[in-house]
Amino acid sequence: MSDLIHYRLEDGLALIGLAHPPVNALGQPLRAAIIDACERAAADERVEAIILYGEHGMFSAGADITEFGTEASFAEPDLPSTLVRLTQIHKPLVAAIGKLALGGGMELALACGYRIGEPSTRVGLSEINLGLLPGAGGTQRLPRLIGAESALNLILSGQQIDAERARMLGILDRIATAAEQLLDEARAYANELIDYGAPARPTEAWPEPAEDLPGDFLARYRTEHEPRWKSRLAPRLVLSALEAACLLPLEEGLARELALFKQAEASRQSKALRHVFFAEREAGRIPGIGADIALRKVDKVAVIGAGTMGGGIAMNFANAGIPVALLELKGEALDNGLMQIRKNYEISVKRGKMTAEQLEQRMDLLFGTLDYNDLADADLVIEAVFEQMEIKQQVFRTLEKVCKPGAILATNTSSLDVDAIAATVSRPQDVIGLHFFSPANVMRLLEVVRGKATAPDVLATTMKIAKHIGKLPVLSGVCFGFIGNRMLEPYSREAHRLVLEGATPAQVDGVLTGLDLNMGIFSMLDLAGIDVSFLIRDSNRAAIAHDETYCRLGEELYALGRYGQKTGRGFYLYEGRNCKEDDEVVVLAERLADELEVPRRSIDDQEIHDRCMFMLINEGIQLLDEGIALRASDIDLVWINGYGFPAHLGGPMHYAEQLGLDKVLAGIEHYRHVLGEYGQMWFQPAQLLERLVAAGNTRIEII
Ligand code: 3H9
Repeated sequence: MSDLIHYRLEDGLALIGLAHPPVNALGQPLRAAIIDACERAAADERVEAIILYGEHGMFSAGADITEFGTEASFAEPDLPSTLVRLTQIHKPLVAAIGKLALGGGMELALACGYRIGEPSTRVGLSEINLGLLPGAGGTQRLPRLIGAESALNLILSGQQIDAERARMLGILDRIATAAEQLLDEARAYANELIDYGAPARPTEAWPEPAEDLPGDFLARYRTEHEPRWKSRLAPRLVLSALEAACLLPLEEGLARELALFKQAEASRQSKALRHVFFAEREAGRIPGIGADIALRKVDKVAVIGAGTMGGGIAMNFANAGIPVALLELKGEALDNGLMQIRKNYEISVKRGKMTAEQLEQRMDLLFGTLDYNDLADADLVIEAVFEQMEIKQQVFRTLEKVCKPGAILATNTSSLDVDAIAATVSRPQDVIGLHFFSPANVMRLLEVVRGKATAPDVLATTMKIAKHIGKLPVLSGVCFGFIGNRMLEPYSREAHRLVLEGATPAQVDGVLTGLDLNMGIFSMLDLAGIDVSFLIRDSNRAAIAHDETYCRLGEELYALGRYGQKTGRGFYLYEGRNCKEDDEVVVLAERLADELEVPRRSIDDQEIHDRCMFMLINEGIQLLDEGIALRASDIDLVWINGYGFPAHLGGPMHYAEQLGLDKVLAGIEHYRHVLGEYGQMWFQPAQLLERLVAAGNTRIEII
């Protein structure tokens, strides 16, 4: 018997424990071991029922994602046929689901006739997050267990549901009293089944999964939800699979599901999303910082500045049960900040996401103060004051005086030099940048900025605490704008320039949203505030002074007080939430083009795509070469989670690999030549890109 399975016989029961840590991924060796063990139990006359469980607590996180796109994915015994064979066993099979059953792990449980969980069990068909659909019976067996509509919602959401909800839906038959009791209660359940002479599988709860639904349910569902899916393939394939579940006998439905799954697996979108899955795991690994490094304790946090950003940052810690001191200079600003936090929580209560009691618990963890001396016992202090070097340096000088030795001193700057801030204190090793994205209580991305003096344990501690508060921390070195905002500059510059040359903001945005970005650049600038981008650019004047066309349109709008959504006018006109094009912006662009002697012409969508994307990509590659980003996949995470780049394109670096690095380079060189002086100035290929193409590399990595 394989090492991957623990098999034992106990009083008529075969206990089969999956022992393939950390998550019992159902790769070929484990699949083979499961089917061997189950069929051995089926053939053993002494066995009356079989229990499948996770030896180390967790049941299974599904198919082995590393196998996808390789031959191992369907190496025999493949998962779909393994599960069909399990359903053919003529003895009751009980899945004892500890902790998690996800994707193929849940499908494994669905192939068992009976399922018992424990209070912390969570189940879900999470394949959609990988651009896949359940491919081992999930789209066929689940609708027959809980009905087509509930199954569809669960599969399309990709979310995990808790044990109680799973029982209500009919996915779990029972919930053990505690995780430690799971196996004992599974045994008792199996013995009851034997005593009652229960069949190997109960009859289907929903023999006609779409029974109670209108005939056009799936068509209407598609019409209603399709706009949200944009160009994503997987949700559409899920619908086709559900249609099969409603119309075809099980065996034919399974065959259809498998064909659809293989189509999804082979798609670029799934490849991109699998890349993102592993990128997220990789981002936490920092060369030279081992798991054994001693971390600093972070039991108390302080946030300086109770504005939108500071308040949002404080909420993250309160949500994780960590007390936070929130400091402001004036009582009114502090009261407003605390009131805004309460309002945010009240919205969550209204939406049923937390109870009124939890709201009070979180507010109790927030302690407002006007006195810096109250920060003396904080283990981590994060300043979120106005984005100006002198102001931030002043705050750090004060922190130097009041904070205890060993406290981590973090700045939430989005573009300023963390080393220059660190230089104001005598303990620069304790200083780090924590660039939260707005709204800070919602956005998952956190750029963790390592200064040249930042101590390894400070870095390791902040990465850990970031994960603890539910963030996705990505490491950046110090440079203007770090990874995200530095890449935003050339991308935004190019968009501005295209409008000078004859495109409209709506045309540029249309190309970008056509690529499935959440927002076009001009809508984004209007939302974030044209004043904000002006101020950020202003702090970097020297680097862009040689181009007098540089974002001139944005500068003029700033001068006109058109700050974007907040003033009702920016690149667009706003009436409430509605936005429309503004002819005045076109007139302004024409006037500026005239003044700056930029020839105007009609610009096609491909040119907009190539110029915006290639400049974004080029800057990312440059950042990698400079060592600001550790790896290309970190850059992808920043742009997916901070700037609405579609995950199913894998992020800008993965997208560049898909486009072909040689094509990106050729495109940059093309515009270098056709755009005259401007092209010569800005379309300079990153040297790393040139080296990669010369070496025939198709992946972005340091060479
Ligand atoms: C599927 O099932 C398709 C079928 O329908 C049909 C097939 C025909 N495979 O995330 P963590 C690794 S699609 C391989 O850091 P956590 C992970 O890379 C699959 N490896 O821990 C990491 O490795 P490393 C549907 C996997 O506690 C280590 O395990 N299933 C898999 O934060 C620890 O993971 C899913 O989409 C896997 N399936 O979160 C579930 N899962 O240490 C995907 C994990 O080398 N998994 N690893 O970096 C998850 O959502 C999370 O990993 C989980 C644990 C919640 C389970």
